[in-house]
Amino acid sequence: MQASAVKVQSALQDLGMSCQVRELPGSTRTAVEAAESIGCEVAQIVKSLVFQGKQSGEGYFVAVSGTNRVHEKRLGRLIGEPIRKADAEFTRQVTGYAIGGIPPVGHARKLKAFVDEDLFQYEVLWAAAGTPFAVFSTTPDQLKTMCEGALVCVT
Ligand code: 5CA
Repeated sequence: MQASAVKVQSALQDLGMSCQVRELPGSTRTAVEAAESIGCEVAQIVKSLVFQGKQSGEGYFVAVSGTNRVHEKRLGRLIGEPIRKADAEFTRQVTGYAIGGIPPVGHARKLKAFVDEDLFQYEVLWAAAGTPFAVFSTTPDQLKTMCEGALVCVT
């Protein structure tokens, strides 16, 4: 298993989560590709997105259902400052992972986190595990716990 995927597996273990990281033969780089490789609905894929506060420069982690688009203005109002999508460099700095494999756990820096309430429609979710070929399955409650996220409507 690639080093980044091993790091995610360790982070899950440290939290006492039984989730198993799996490397797939097919790409899991995007939500659509991941759903195809796994054989699940795109909405069950957890997109791990990083936003940045326009005032504070703070990073915010948002776990979003694969079919949802974040309404940045509305989420900014919930957070308390306007936000923008973080660039690839900032995202790598604060999470410790490259875009396409950002996991919802084991970040380099502790980020204030939010979880898309639409993910709670599903019993099983799939999230990236550090690389564009690694994923793990989880539940909405586990996801919320592992990233210490607040439930929000992101749309
Ligand atoms: N491995 C899959 C899910 S299992 C995955 O990581 N999907 S994702 O949607 O969470 O990651 C891709 C996301 O990264 C895109 O939705 C997009 O929001 C973001 N992204 C892609 N390219 C860039 C970029 N250049 N700068 C900032 N964000 C980007």
